[in-house]
Amino acid sequence: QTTRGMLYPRESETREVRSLDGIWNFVRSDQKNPTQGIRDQWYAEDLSKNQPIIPMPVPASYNDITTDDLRDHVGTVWYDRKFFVPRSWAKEQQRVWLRFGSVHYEAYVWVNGQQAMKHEMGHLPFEAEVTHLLKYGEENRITVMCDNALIQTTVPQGKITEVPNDDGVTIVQSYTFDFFNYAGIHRSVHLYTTPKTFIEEVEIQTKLNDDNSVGYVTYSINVNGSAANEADNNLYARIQLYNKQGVMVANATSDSQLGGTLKVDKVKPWWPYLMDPEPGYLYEMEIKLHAANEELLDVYRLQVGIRQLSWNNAQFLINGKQVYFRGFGRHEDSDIRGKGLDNALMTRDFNLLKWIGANAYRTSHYPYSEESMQFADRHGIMIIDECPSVDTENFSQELLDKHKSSLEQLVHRDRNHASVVMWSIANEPRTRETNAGTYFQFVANYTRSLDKTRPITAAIAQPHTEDKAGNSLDIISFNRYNAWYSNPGRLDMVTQRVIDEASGWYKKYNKPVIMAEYGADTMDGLHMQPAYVWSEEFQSEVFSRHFRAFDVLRRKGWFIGEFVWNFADFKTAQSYTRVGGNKKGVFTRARQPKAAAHLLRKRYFALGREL
Ligand code: GCB
Repeated sequence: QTTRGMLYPRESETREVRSLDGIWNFVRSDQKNPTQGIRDQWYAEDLSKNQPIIPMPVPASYNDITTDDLRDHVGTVWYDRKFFVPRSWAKEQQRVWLRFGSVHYEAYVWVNGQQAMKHEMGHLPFEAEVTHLLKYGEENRITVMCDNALIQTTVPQGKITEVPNDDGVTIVQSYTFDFFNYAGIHRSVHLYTTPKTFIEEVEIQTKLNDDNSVGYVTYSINVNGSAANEADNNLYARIQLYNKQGVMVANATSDSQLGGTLKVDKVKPWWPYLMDPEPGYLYEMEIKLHAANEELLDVYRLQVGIRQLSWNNAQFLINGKQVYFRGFGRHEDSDIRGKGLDNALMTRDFNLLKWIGANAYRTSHYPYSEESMQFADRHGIMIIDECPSVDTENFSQELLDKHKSSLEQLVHRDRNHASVVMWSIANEPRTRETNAGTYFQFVANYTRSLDKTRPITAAIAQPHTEDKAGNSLDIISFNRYNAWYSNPGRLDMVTQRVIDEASGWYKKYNKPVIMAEYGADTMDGLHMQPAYVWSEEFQSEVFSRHFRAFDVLRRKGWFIGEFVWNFADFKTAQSYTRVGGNKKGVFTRARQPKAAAHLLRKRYFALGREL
């Protein structure tokens, strides 16, 4: 089963978009009785009819909103709300869609008591047509059941166990990955309209000529709907490309398959931050779908960055120029709202990325919001786009199918973003396990079959000597915590070890190498001289020792990037190694700099100017 449709909801001459964000009603089911809501058909009437309601913001994780033990709830929770659909939407020639930016982990959705859709996997959008389920000019109800349980065949994996406690027994969710399993309706909920015959998919690929003076945008459009199904109806599309000043720079009429190529003379290519005075240059592509009789059926607009990627066994290039990545591993995480989309936070984060001179980040360890991908396009920030597979182990066919599905959904969602320059198919998979080799060969080849224009990586922490996945990758990323998990406190055991390990990976696979994670937990405000673990001095020293290694490695020609772990402090499951969460942030969870941020800023700007 493959994903269809799901273009980001945008208003146009032919489309309306309404937000269903706001305060919803919320109840949780009894942990020991997670299917009770389904059995008792809680979706058939208002949740408030039978039980006390908790007001719950959407979008947000539900975990940190209340003051009771909701944080650690395992299993299903329910949301509902009412909304009106305008009478004017009851048109013969129109469809209405309901779209979720993401719900973690599994979601069932009903509209007016009728099942509308079901989706498994957090961090990815899903939608369904609800035209026939709605009452026009009247009040409607939407109900969502969300299940946060992670087991051995979910992506990511987890374990559920029954454990005795002071009240008898309780259900415990455990997982090995190092971030809190926040859950709920994490991103915006939209209702939107399309015409009956509508633009369902747009796929673009861009290229440049040798001296970057001419750009090419190849597009293919999929249309769905009654007119599209009539064989003798020759639909066509008019495509116009506008620059930032609103001047049309290219236009074309599609071929009968609704595809074609736009040629853009004197093109302004998309460049990463600091590689051009105007990084992240975007054109607007306007697509007008027409019937054979010239009637205008649908209009959709897309932001397009024109750039070309290439790579070989030592380098990664954009528009023919070598790129050195200076970035971060990150999380979508903040106080109170957890993983909920927050425009203020997102905007602050991009301002900090530019302040510190970064040109890239990895969406560790799951797909980030579509809104943030659009921001990255516009700011010239390169994205290593990671699917939600973390600490992958116990390889099974069922897991493989879901893992492939996560990549299929991710590539489908993000393939048109100029900022996306690489796919990451896993974080710290157990690549020395038997079967890891074939498993990752399947995953990598499948990803390549979906997109040949971007290289594939995975962030690996197992020793290169035992790794079985690197053969299937285009670029090797490795994570290592010298002076932290390895030889804690030993600042004298960083530089040479980083050089040796990076060189080991290169020698084994003969592919470009990135250090995708390094760092040290740091309590902001803790100062100790000489440097001691957890102090701000220690984090700065750990960074400096890595910089020495990176400078040696960069001269070798195949070392192409450094990513600090982490951009900001973030919440994790409770453990004695975590003080209020993981504190390896260069910024605090409130997005203020620690001392090491200033050091990193000097380096990132120096690197950015040099190149
Ligand atoms: C890792 C993981 C990351 C953790 C980090 C740490 O290797 O990839 O998710 O947060 O180490 O700080 O332990």
